[in-house]
Amino acid sequence: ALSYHENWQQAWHSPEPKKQYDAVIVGGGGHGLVTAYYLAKEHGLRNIAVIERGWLGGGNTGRNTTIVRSNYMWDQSAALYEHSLKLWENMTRELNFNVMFSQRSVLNLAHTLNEVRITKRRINSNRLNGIDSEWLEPEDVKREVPIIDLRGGGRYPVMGGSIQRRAGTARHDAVAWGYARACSEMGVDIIQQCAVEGFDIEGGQVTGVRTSKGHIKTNKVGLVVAGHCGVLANMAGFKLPVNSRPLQALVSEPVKPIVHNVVMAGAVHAYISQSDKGELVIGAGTDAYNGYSQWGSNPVTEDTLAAICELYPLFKRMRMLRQWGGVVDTCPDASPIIGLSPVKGMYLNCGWGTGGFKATPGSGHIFADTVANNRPHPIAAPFALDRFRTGFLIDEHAAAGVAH
Ligand code: FAD
Ligand code: PYC
Repeated sequence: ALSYHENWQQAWHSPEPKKQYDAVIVGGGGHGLVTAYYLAKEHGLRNIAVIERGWLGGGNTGRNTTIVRSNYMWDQSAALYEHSLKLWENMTRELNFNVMFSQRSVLNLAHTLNEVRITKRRINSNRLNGIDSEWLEPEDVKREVPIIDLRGGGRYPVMGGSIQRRAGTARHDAVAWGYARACSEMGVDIIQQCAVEGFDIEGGQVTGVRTSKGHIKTNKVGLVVAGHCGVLANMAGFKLPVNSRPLQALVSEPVKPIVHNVVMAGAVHAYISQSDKGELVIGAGTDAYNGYSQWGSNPVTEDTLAAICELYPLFKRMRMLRQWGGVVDTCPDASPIIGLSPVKGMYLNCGWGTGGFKATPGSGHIFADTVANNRPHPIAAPFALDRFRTGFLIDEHAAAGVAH
């Protein structure tokens, strides 16, 4: 099938950087690419560049476990994640690129009475915001996931759970490739293997970006670098309230279809789905310390696999094929930062922590509007950096679903 593949058309152009752009997006992950896409498509900016120090999607976009859902607790988050979920539902058609969005449903298990209570409260909140969310009794969980041991090996009894049926998974690389191709077709320059090393700032206004491929003049910069946002903010002379930590995942050898939904268990730091290739995709919690390794520590892997084996005894003899990590940028309230920065012309899209993949299209859409108009989009406004000064935090730890 790959005969003559060397003659395939390139999906996007890889030009050398120009001397000047109307806007530069730093970070060629999903959020950066979608931002460029909407800047070009809806705001008419075509002289723009996405600058990526590695390869497109090589950061958290290509390292995550691809769970997409919108069942967050607070109104501000519901608006953000549901906006995104609606864009997911049309993404393949919009890009003419199959992102394999599969609305196979996401279950969040409750293992303690406290979790039962907060899960039911969140379901009510979701429904008030028009988000589909249902409570499942243990026997309903068993019907959805027949291989689960409701006793959880005695340690992790399943006391019920929530289900969002419109939620699911997508092919993460395809998201990066699809948006990159669409950006390139609109004239956006996508520059890989080019690290941003500093900024020119005059009178509080950004005027340029210093990169490993030379100097670029610009008055608008979007920082969309996930786990490295603290490093880039430092280059620009300000600090962010963000911890950067490794978050890891692993996949098993492929087996026949056996897990039909995504099943998350935040309390035991283990969640699972099955890829179209048949591999079990298993995710863990973050390391307990800050770091930049794209790996994750062994005790975390061990704890997660122990929980998986207790909840799904059938998997005790499965062999694991690959393990990796990504550097996630978590804010104290487990919500992102989207908006203006202390430097004029520099905009922030970061702090997505363990859960930004699901927000990729919505985040880029509202961030492009913010960058183009130099004021927060209404959905972005509550997620301003300023909330850490005013105290209007949006605490989504319970909905984050991943221990951190
Ligand atoms: P990235 O894809 O990381 O892109 C940022 C880019 O910036 C990188 O490519 C990086 O190379 C580049 N960069 C950094 N520094 C520089 C520099 N100096 N110059 C130029 N470029 C630079 N979220 C979910 O919603 N669902 C999940 O199931 C889920 N599972 C996860 C599992 C794991 C193991 C991990 C690690 C994360 C998971 N997440 C999940 C979180 C999600 O992956 C991220 O929040 C999201 O992908 C962030 O996208 P991004 O485009 O902002 O960042
Ligand atoms: O945000 O849904 C999520 C998630 C699941 C695994 C990692 N993040």
